[in-house]
Amino acid sequence: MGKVALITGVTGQDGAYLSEYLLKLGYVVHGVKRRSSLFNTERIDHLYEDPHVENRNFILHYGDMTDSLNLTRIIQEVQPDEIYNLAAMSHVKVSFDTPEYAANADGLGTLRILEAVRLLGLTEKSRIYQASTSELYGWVREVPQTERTPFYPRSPYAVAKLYGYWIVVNYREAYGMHASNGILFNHESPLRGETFVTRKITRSVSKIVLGQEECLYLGNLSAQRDWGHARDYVRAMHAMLQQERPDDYVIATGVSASVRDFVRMAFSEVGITLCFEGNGTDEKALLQAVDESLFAERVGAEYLSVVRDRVGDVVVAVDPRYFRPTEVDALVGDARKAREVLGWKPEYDLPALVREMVASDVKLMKRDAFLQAGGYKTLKYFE
Ligand code: NAP
Ligand code: F7E
Repeated sequence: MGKVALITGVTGQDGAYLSEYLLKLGYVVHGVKRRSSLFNTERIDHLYEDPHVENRNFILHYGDMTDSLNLTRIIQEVQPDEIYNLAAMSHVKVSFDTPEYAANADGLGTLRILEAVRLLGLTEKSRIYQASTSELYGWVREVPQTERTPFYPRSPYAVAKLYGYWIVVNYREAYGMHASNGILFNHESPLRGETFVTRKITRSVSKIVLGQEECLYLGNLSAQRDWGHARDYVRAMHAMLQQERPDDYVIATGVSASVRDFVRMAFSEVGITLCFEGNGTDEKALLQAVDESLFAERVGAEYLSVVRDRVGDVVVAVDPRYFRPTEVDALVGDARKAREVLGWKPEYDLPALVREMVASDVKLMKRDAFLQAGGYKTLKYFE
């Protein structure tokens, strides 16, 4: 019998990659998904198994991080060997609009999982992974950030996650639970939510080059992040729960780049060079030049006229509505401990990540345009 894992946040970016990874390792994977008025399982539809299939390996349960009774019942039913607590209101900017909800789902939600395991007498059986975050470092106290760097959270999201982090440490020390924090730095992928900055950029680049959008509006272009690939990071989550002793680990690439750098790289993936001008809210990027053979290869020669017409135009501008009341200016992690103890190292670097995201979004946006033009009958062409 394979091990049984329970993943909260199974419909999210990391939930999808982790499910795939654990299924390949022979796990039976149970996921908690919340009810929504529209389907919210797009990222895991390829893993879905009909409830009528016998001996399913991938099973979904309705649930919510704000509902203790529900979480306790699911854990009782599933009797998991490993719990990956990935569910969260994970958008930093939105957490300023919904601070109480963020505290409830991200902070108290973590407590609910720990307490359910304890009350059900599963402390020996169920190992717990908590999705902690580099946002804990906020206004950074040292560079690069390690497991020993003090925290200084700068958003309701990060403050809620701070509670999550410490309640995991406390339950580990108080009750001997195998509970570990992964302090993960930003990780992205083609499955990243559309309102996080990297995906917002790769989607817009794709739409601009296909003639579907004029300009990409962003907030703080100077913010710096240590961006890795989610596919690499879920391997680290699993590795933490295979250790004899629970512990906390930084997971990061060790390389930081600005939002402006990411924008430049994403456009250059399709052969476009930008020229940045101005400062602060007046900063803009103009489309300076097109490498037509690269563009034809990556996007398609039939769209060359779209970008030829845009040379000299503003394609990126700043919109202060995307600024945060308190910002995290720069993050870069030191994952030495994960490398030494878990044997973890990332396979993707930033250029490879950007390449995969842009290629995926160009394909998606072309497909959307094709469908809107009534091309559904020959959809297979895109699959
Ligand atoms: P994500 O794509 O936003 O996914 C979040 C998941 O949580 C979704 O499945 C979402 O459901 C679910 N969820 C939200 N509120 C819930 C609630 N009240 N009850 C039940 N489920 C709820 O996030 P991600 O990028 O995969 O990140 C996974 C976890 O790692 C999160 O806890 C995040 O805060 C943390 N983290 C992320 C990063 C990163 O760079 N990605 C870095 C460090 C830590 P719906 O699909 O229905 O919305
Ligand atoms: O912002 C700046 C923004 O929203 C990155 C979550 O997964 O990683 C994520 O949080 C930076 C910030 O991610 C826009 O101000 C500029 O400095 O992609 P983001 P995040 O806030 O770093 C951490 C590790 C988590 O734990 C979180 O769950 O980009 N930025 N212009 C922008 N950001 C957004 N979203 N949109 C803009 O237009």
